[in-house]
Amino acid sequence: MSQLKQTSYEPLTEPAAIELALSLTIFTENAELSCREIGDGNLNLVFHIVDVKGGKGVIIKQALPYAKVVGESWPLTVKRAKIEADALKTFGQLAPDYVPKVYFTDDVLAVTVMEDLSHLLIARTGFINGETYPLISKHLGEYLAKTLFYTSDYGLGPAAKKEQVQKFINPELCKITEDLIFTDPYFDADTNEFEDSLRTDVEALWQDAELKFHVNVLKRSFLTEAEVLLHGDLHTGSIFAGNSDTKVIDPEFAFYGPAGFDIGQVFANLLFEVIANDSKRDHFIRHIKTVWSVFKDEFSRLWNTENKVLSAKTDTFLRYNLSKFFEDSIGFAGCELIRRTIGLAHVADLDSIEDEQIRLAAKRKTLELGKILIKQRKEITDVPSFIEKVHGVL
Ligand code: SR1
Ligand code: MG
Repeated sequence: MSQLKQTSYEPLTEPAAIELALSLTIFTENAELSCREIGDGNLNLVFHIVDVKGGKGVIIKQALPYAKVVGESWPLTVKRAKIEADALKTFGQLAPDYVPKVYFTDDVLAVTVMEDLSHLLIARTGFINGETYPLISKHLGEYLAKTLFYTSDYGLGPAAKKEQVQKFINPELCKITEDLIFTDPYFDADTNEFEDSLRTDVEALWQDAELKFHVNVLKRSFLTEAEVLLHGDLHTGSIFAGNSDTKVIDPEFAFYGPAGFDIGQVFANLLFEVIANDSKRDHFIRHIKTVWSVFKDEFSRLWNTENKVLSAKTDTFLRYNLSKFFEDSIGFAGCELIRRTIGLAHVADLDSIEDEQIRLAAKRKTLELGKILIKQRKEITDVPSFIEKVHGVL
């Protein structure tokens, strides 16, 4: 692979992306490349480059110096591209089956050139189109167990873990999460977006002191508990899926935080389908159960076989950790349900429901379930009690 490095940043155009791809030794000399900008996320440009004569393609992802979802009025440094590239490499070593291969990165141009996953679909889009992805929950359970165990004090050893904590300090992107998940949805912030018909429900939430207390407790956990290297934005738009493959992309929000945050985001984003989609409800509830049971079994196996802190390697302490992760994940899932309903970045699972009354009813359920999960997380100690709470709002 060519080691061409850029000296200054500029956003790529489609021809410039082709030129970059050609400068790397990924394609043969006589390749005829075509390129399309396909980024539909909130922050970045994404170019899909293929050789029209057949053969392989690549993805070039480039960070923009502002949040695309809002525009240039919300500046962001492109440093996040390095965090993302480093996180993809780390997670790729720990869970290679579930992470795209990285071919080239450039910190100045803020690009990552990676494996073409165009044979797969963004899981959220697939789910909305009726796909069920039978293996996605098993894969995500394994991905979570491996990435969260091997980056913890117990998987790495405390000294090596501290180096990783330092490497993945990510204040700018953490601030987005602190604001958009833990702060803005709980007062009349400009960033919030919701239908006028939901205003009474939203104002009730703003007045709910008990709820806001619990959200502050969860926010403190996010701010202070450097347990594991998190993906940090593990919703179903950050997952490519097919019937036999699952690939987790976009870890630009990666940082050391509480393990339950990633697990909770996975739970919440499956819950959007449970709530939005009556006919596939049982299937998505099974997915939630599988994520946790596979995570628990694999994390426990790694705890017992790979643990670097021998004094911690007891069944009681393992059970303590799993209970903590579960409780945290329930609370964080509640926060994700609420912020994706009334905050800045919504989810298509809810917003694409055409019938207004059905859409509003679904959103009232996500708000209600969110509140229950946040406030009652200490009583929700296992999957059956979690699922019982879900059924309670359906
Ligand atoms: C300004 S970024 C808005 C949201 O998009 C990202 O994917 C994260 O979920 C963030 O909260
Ligand atoms: Mg993203």
